[in-house]
Amino acid sequence: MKTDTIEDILKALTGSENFLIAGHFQPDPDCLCSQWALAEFLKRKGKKVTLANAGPVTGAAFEPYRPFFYESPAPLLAQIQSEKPVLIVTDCSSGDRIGTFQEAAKGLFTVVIDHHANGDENFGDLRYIDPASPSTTLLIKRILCAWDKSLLPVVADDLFWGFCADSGFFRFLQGGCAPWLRDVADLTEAGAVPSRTFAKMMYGKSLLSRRFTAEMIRKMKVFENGRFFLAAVTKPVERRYGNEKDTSSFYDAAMAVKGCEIIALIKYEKRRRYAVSLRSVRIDIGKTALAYGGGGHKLAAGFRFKGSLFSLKRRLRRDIARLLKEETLS
Ligand SMILES: [Mn+2]
Repeated sequence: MKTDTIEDILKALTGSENFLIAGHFQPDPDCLCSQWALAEFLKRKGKKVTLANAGPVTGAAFEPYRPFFYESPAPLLAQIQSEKPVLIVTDCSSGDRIGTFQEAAKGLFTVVIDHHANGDENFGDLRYIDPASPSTTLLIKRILCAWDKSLLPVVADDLFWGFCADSGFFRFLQGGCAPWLRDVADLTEAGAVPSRTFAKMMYGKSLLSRRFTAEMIRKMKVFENGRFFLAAVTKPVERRYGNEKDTSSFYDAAMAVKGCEIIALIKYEKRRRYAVSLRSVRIDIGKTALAYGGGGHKLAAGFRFKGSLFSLKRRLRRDIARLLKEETLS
């Protein structure tokens, strides 16, 4: 995989005065924290920064950040045309992942910073990609520290938050992660407080969001001798819970069940349109998501599906059964 160096990225950052920072649509904390921390840092260096994310920016913890993100390109078009900012794309590495901003940002010099493996190699003038990194925020941390070692506590705090979110508060980390944990140590030295971050991420949730987890656990179907769990957020469930669908709590609760290997969560989007999230304890489901035109990581990936819920479930059951069988034989 082709990747440019931190020095290349730094040259672009120090040599430009105006930036548009975009992340992927349906952003997660790693994406938003990458965008936010980078913006804070660049602003303190006297740069002009505009934040863009096609959204939706959800979650109570992100409420204070939301007003600072443009969720539609329309109000930015004139500015982009006249100022030609450098586009920085975080936590994704193909143009379609920035949604409605892709068209608006065409032609801008583009810097991509990401830790996903399955991006579009032709997207971006500079690409800093490292799939070994537990989060995009740790890549941002390395870039920023190469520029200026003294990170502000607020910047360190956000970079740490992104890491905690993508690493499931350390529990998804594999052996060999020591170099990244040294970066994490730097962040705590600069002011990040793990207990505070954990409280921000895990507490203060609504009762409705707990009931969502309970309902999904109760309704999920179990296949392949208890190795594959399949749950669906149907249209009525979507209506009832809306933004209170805490899917990560559902994955945690399901994954804790003895024997569970793979979880698929189907989410209703509109008529005959579904988003599917896959989670795995150890088997590579990134390839499965890729085969459906999606992407992600080895243990967490997703894709979109057009068609009936019935045929989606049937195909998924067939494909996951095959994957589990291959795993058993190998
Ligand atoms: Mn990420």
